[in-house]
Amino acid sequence: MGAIENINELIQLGRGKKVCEEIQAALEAGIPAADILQQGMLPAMNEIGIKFKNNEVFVPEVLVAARAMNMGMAVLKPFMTESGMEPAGVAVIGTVRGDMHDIGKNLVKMMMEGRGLKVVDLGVDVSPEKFFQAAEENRADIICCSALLTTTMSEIKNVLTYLESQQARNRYKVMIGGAPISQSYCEAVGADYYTPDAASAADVALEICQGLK
Ligand code: B12
Repeated sequence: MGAIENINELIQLGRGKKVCEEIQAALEAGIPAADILQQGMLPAMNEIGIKFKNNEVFVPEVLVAARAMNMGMAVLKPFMTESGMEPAGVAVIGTVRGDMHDIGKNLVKMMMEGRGLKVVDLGVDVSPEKFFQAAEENRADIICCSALLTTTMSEIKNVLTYLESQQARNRYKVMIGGAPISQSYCEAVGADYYTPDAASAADVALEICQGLK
């Protein structure tokens, strides 16, 4: 089995320590960090998602796989981000209230940092008030909301409504994403930008901070 397939399988098995060792070995063998992520790690979470849907695995298995994924991402992080530069801009990011999924959000954060942005991570289960407060305190350019559940997508609308109630809606660009989110949903709730993946999220964020959007 190749190194990338091996990492995929170990993530699905939730073997976090081993995942970190194998990622380290793959990096030392010259495999690019982006290939490890895109060809090994992301498909692993996708496959776990399909198995979960088909009742082949259950929440505990998904949880250990997610933990292994996050541990592996921490090993990759130094290889995907640049450092020592003035931040190109500031984003606050969080998973919306009621939602505990953080892998996608962590990836968006990592990619944005890789493009030179300062990213303030508010974690999961973030209320509209907290998004607003953090954006004000950090003089953010962008507020990024991640939602993974159809039942929590509506929290994005609540964030936008709260910003309006504080007369702050036009101070920030609001970017949204997560598996159930789409461009049409973005337009329907009046958010500024939707992107389907972390790499394009980082591109758009950089363009916003450069005044190109
Ligand atoms: C891992 C996982 C979990 C883990 C989460 C652990 C963690 N630390 O994140 C655990 C076990 C805790 C979990 C719990 C639950 N889960 Co869950 N989970 C998943 C799973 C398998 C993978 C999600 C994931 O990490 N994907 C990988 C990442 C990289 O992808 P992503 O999040 O989509 O992010 C990418 C893009 O969307 C985008 N993006 C993400 N955020 C943002 C933000 C911005 C601003 C932008 C621009 C882009 C962007 O960029 C990312 C990278 O490219 C999905 C299945 C799936 N295929 O999505 C189900 C899934 C999301 N879960 C589901 C369900 C039902 C649940 C539970 C309700 C189960 C239960 N009965 O308890 C609970 C809810 C808990 C809660 N309140 O949040 C359903 C949701 C169904 C629905 N229609 O709402 C799914 C779709 C599974 C299914 N097919 O049934 N889950």
